[in-house]
Amino acid sequence: MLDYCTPWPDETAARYRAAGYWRGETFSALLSRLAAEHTDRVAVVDGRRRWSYTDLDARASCLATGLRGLGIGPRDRVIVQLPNIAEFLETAFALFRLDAIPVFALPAHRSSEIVHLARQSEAVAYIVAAEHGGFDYRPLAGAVRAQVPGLRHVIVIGDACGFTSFDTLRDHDTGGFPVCDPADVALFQLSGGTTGTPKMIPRTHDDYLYSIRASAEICGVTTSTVYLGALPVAHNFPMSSPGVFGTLHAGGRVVMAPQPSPAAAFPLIEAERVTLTGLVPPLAMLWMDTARTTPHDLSSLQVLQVGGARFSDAAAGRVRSALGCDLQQVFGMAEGLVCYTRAGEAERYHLTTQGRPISPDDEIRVVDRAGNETPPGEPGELLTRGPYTIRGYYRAAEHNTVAFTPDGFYRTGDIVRRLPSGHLVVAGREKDQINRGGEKVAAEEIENHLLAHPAVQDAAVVAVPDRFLGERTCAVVVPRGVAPVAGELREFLRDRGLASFKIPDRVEIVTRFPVTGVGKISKRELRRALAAHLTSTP
Ligand code: OOB
Repeated sequence: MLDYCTPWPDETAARYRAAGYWRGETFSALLSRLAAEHTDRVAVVDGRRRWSYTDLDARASCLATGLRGLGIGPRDRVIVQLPNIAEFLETAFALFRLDAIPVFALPAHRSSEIVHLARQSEAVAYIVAAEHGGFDYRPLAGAVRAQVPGLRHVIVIGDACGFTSFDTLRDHDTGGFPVCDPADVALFQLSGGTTGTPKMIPRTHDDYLYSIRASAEICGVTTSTVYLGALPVAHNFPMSSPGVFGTLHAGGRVVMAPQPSPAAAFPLIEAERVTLTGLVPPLAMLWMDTARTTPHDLSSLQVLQVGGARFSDAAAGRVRSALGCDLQQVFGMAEGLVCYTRAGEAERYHLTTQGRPISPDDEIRVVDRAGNETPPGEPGELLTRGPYTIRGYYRAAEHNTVAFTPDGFYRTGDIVRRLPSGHLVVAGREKDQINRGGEKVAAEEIENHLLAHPAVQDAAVVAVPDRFLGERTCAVVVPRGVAPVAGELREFLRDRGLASFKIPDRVEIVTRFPVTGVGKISKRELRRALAAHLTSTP
């Protein structure tokens, strides 16, 4: 396995192979197989462009040849920061074909995140679209390259402005691609994070393809499925649960939406007769509200998946009447474990639980603070281990000793209750993270940036409840001398190149923090005090 990754123990790996979970197929071989099976069937739709399985396969090989011409080869890491466009899939499969490893960044990431990723992964190339959603990625790429000398190539889709043009890379397919090891790392996903810097999640061909194949089966994906990529497909949920890869795996059709807004998505649902899509709760609520008055025909939609953050039972109860489709709750994590409610289960499971794990070999433990299993049905921290849950983050030996138990369980930091049926109900969170409508913000990362401001003595970032997003971020600051104003702090964070979803929604100035018995900042007390303060101020 790639250096700085934690493999599964040999006996465990042998068991997963014997059980048929790990089948020894690679992403590159999968695409070849799909192209042979589905030939002219449409694989991906992006605006007026419609690529068949044969097209996608041929394009991946041509692009792989061009990338190889730049010197990109086996085990090289390449940062891919692309919106939902057809080239996303072309790029991913071209890299798989070269046995290079895509590092999937989100379109919202900015220089702080990308520089860190480029250094951490020792990436040799960075692939972006020239512009998306009103943001020009070329100055960002320039800034990243200036800070990371090892990044040899910046490849731009669209007007390249002096960088390497993606279009000129599509060479004649000269074949002769390397054979990849299916047990090795295929791609990196990013962790929502709880620490100062985002962690990289190595996913192997074997483990990721198992989660994709099983997800497609559970979600009933077939050649008739039309999946709308509404959330950024770089994220694990729309990528693999079952997402774009699960849809292709089953020979279905992927439709790329440039934005997840009703304005962008509803016309696509109507035009392409979309059957399945996945959203985070705030978007699901927005879709439900907008569907009431939309002129668009949404009747093709069979299932709306909602995940990434807790969907309230009340909102879950409105999906069928508002959108005329079934709700599937999805509780997952880029580290591995994914839970689904399933067709045919009693309605109460769909409306009040976050589903049950994909695999019979997903091991679940619900434990108290001391690490002892809680009584059945009682809340506790969810620990998990299984055939598609990583055993360690990349290059993070020290953090891994905290994030995983000695026997290899991942400590999710989520508080859950387990029902006798095996369904999990997410009841809260232990980790120091804000879940801003599905977008994860590691408190420590923002605190470290805030502490770099000369007028900040101490800082704590916590969640405050929000009707729409579920949670918003609040930065609580103890000033050094004259208190900085909120706008100035936000500007300061933006200038440091932080993704905008990480910029605190609120800033509160205090003279000191509540502390715990051992003198640490008590975030619990801080959240409580803030909630009281926020409800008493307009
Ligand atoms: C998904 O993945 P990540 O890596 O962005 O975030 C994982 C975390 C979980 O540990 C949990 O804290 C939260 O997001 N979460 C949920 C949830 N789904 C995820 N919390 C409550 N209810 C849910 N339904 O978010 C992700 C990955 C694959 C599939 C779906 C979501």
